[in-house]
Amino acid sequence: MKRIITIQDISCLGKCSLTVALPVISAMGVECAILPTAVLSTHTMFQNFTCKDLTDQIGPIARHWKQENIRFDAIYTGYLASAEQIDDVCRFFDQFKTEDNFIFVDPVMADNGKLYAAFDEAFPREMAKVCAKADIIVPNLTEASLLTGLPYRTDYDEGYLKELLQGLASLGPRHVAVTGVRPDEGRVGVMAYDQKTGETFTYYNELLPVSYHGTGDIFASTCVGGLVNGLDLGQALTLAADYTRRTIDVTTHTPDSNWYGVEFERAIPELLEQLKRLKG
Ligand code: PXL
Repeated sequence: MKRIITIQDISCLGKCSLTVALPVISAMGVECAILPTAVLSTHTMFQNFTCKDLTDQIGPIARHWKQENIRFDAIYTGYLASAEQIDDVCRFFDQFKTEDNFIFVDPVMADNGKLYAAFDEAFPREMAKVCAKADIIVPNLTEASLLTGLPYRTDYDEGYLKELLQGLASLGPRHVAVTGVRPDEGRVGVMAYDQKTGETFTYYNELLPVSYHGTGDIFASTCVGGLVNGLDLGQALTLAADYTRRTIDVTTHTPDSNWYGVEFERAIPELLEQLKRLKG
């Protein structure tokens, strides 16, 4: 069985990070090993959340796995808890990157033009170091602007998006994919660029007039799960965009849904059907 290691936090309640990555990746038929960056009572959209930083565990866990000769088909990072653990995560990449696997970074730190509560303005520079070592990064528009130093815009044209993609590519990764792109008023999706071939890829769905927390984690987990299943990047991005949209749609049709996350569990059967179709 293929194996992904995902490095991100445990938000004990909140339907994001590891409580999304584990079920989605497992459902896609891939073993999901975890390296928790912190334990929080909830995600940081709640008031008064608790947080225990686990930076001091990264090195010892990595050392043990090295002794056990553990290998991974993909290394996938999400929410990192502090600037202090950036070097440890980069060292983990150096220890576990091989010729046969890839590094997939979701530079989780901001949305809607604003950094998340736990991060200060110096953090994006640290996250750029993690992105520099990646093969694929999947920032949203806010994260892309913070990583490149370009202004955050809600009103933009294709020229701005291309500048963002070029700026991200200059950090280092071969593949960059910006999420939450709205090419017009009615659609939302992803725009990707491969700096080796110079090709761009876009995929858009109808925009739903709501937004939920944790959908970026669903997108990233699905995308990396698709890649490890053998899909090409365009297929994996399509699968991830369609599943993310479906989880939002299902949630808006559930009368007792929670404000803090989507009902992704209900849409897992459709995800697996589409995965099967794409795998052929
Ligand atoms: O969904 C991204 C995410 C992950 N983990 C924690 C968060 C957030 C976004 O706010 O707070 C702890």
